[in-house]
Amino acid sequence: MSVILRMLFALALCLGLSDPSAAGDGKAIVLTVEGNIEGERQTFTIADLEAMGTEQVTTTTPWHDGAVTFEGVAVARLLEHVKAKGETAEVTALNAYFVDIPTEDLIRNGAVLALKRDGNYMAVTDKGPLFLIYPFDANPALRTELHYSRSVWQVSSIAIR
Ligand SMILES: Nc1nc2c(c(=O)[nH]1)N[C@H]1C(S)=C(S)[C@@H](COP(=O)(O)O)O[C@H]1N2
Ligand SMILES: [Mo]
Repeated sequence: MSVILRMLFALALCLGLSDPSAAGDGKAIVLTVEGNIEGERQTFTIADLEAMGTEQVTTTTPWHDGAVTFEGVAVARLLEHVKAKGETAEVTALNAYFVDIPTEDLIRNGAVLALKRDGNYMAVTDKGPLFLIYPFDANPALRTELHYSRSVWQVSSIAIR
């Protein structure tokens, strides 16, 4: 590899482009799920979440210019994985923002715990590493303050009650 290519590659890594290190070394725990689930408390790295299978959602949001494509784990899939038995998910962010969301709403409306936007892992300064989003463009009923308030960025933990 030429020196120039090496330098570009190193620069891309620094910028966190398509690199799990944007969320630490890929082995860092980015999510804790607790409460009424199997084992009471489970932790996840970005790699753990990706191993569950991801899907893509392309939509406009109040926070981005134009349509963006998110990739992440369907919350329905995550709830299944942890064997959640509860009606409410209390979703908490790194900035201590939290909101109670009925699990039924997350499942029915196809909420996704996004780990990439437009192909790149999201830095904390870019509302990452995890951003709970809904497919807003798919359903006008989602484009209200209620679902915007449920769109938690910098998600760090979820408590099932
Ligand atoms: N991490 C985090 N996510 C959050 C919030 C927050 O304070 N922190 N506010 C929520 C609320 S109440 C709404 S209405 C929208 C607000 O987005 P805005 O601050 O860009 O208007 O984001 C939601 N997601
Ligand atoms: Mo809000």
